[in-house]
Parts: sequence; structure tokens; C-alpha cells
Amino acid sequence: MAARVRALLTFAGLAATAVVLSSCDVGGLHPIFPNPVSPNGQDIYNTYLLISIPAIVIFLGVEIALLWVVLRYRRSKQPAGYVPPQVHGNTTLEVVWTVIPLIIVLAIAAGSFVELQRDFQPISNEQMTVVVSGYQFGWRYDYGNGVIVNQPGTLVGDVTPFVVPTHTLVKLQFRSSDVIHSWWVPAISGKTDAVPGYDNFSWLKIDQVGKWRGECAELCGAGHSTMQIIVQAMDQSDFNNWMDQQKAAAAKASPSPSP
Ligand SMILES: [Cu+2]
Repeated sequence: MAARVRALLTFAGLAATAVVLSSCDVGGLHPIFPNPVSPNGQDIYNTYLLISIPAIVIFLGVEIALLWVVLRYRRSKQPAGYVPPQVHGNTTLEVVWTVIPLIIVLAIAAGSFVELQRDFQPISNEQMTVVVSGYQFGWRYDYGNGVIVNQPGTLVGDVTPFVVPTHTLVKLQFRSSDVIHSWWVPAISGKTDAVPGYDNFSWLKIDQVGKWRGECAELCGAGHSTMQIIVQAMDQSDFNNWMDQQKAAAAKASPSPSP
């Protein structure tokens, strides 16, 4: 009886932990999955559900069947010397339980591959390109018009945002000036490595105003944990005003730019 109560308490504790984890925000990063705001984030979210839901169903099916067999056919309930039906060598059964998982695994591989191809190819119909450079420790966003936003690593809340206009397909070109970093804003896209000497690509298109948080997802040195990311989407007119301010600040910083 005591063992049963202990098992029940353990289960209740695990369930409570799962509920707490699923409802709390860890510094803005959702522990399970955030609401996607860019089509590629939505596609990754769909892929995640497409894999997770069947996996949970299969897991529960296997565990319930296992418990049922263990309890229903336990030795103490069988007559002395009982030998269960022997299915070893049943070719049909063995082919079936090999082919079905193979089909499931191949479907997951094919679906994930198609999704990755879609999100991490250099697109050609972009309306704007930003070169994102990782460095020890922070991010630099080059808009290609003389405006560069520096997002230095910090452990406190005041992260300089990377600002994009809403309803705009933005091509992201990733670089690094030292070691490998990985740009990851879960609500927007998958992790994209910023590699020295090699350009990776992704993109975003956000249709709502707001801010989304991310961080460097590749252990890159002592300041790795400071490499927070904030992406801020603004209406086109607000974005134009913001861009004018950045241009004015850039001109002030270097009054006679070289041609
Ligand atoms: Cu990093």
C-alpha cells in the first residue's frame, strides 16, 4: 500500500512539474514552444507537432500494452509450469514490425528535410537583406545602407533590438568574425549557424508588431550566455523613422564617410 501511495505521489509530482514547465516563461524563452510569428517558424512548429503527436500516441500505446501484459499475465496468475504462446520465428509479424517503423522514420526524415530546405536556402524574392554577424560576444546587423546595429552581449534586460519592418520578406545572411555562433529566435526560425568564412542563409517575415527573444545556441566561449537576441518588428512608417534616426546617428559618428 505504501509503495502504491509513493508511486502515486511521484506521478503527481512529475505531472505538476510538467504543468509548471509548460506554463512558465524562462526569460522570455518558452520551454516547450512559442507561438510562431514568421511562416518558417510556423512550418517548424507544424513539423514539431507532426512528429510529436504520433510519437506520444505510440509511446502511450506501447506503455499501456506493456503494463497490461505485465499485470494481466503475471506469473502468479498462471498455472504452474505455464509456457506462453511462442511467436519467435513468425516472419509475417517480424516483417510488419520492421516495415511500419521504417516507414514512420523515413516519413519523418523526408518531411524534416523538405522543411529544412525551405527555411535555410538563400531566397531570391527578398524585399530586404540583412547581414547578421556573430562575434565574441554579440551580434551585428548590417542593413547594407551604412546602418549597422550592434547588439552587444549582456546579461541584463536592455538588449538592443534588431529592428525589421512588418509584412516584409527579409533575407538573413549569417557570418561570424571568430568562432561558430548560432542565431536562434524560436518564434521566428530554426537555429542558423554563423560560421567564419562561410555564409548561411535564412529569412523572416513578420506580420505583427512586437518583440521576440532569442539567444546564441552554439557554445562559443565565456560570454556565450550574454548573447541575447531581441527582434523587434515595426510598422513600415515607424521603421522608416527608426531607420532615419539610425542614418543620422551613423552620419554623426563618421561625418565624412569615404566613398
Ligand atoms: Cu555565440
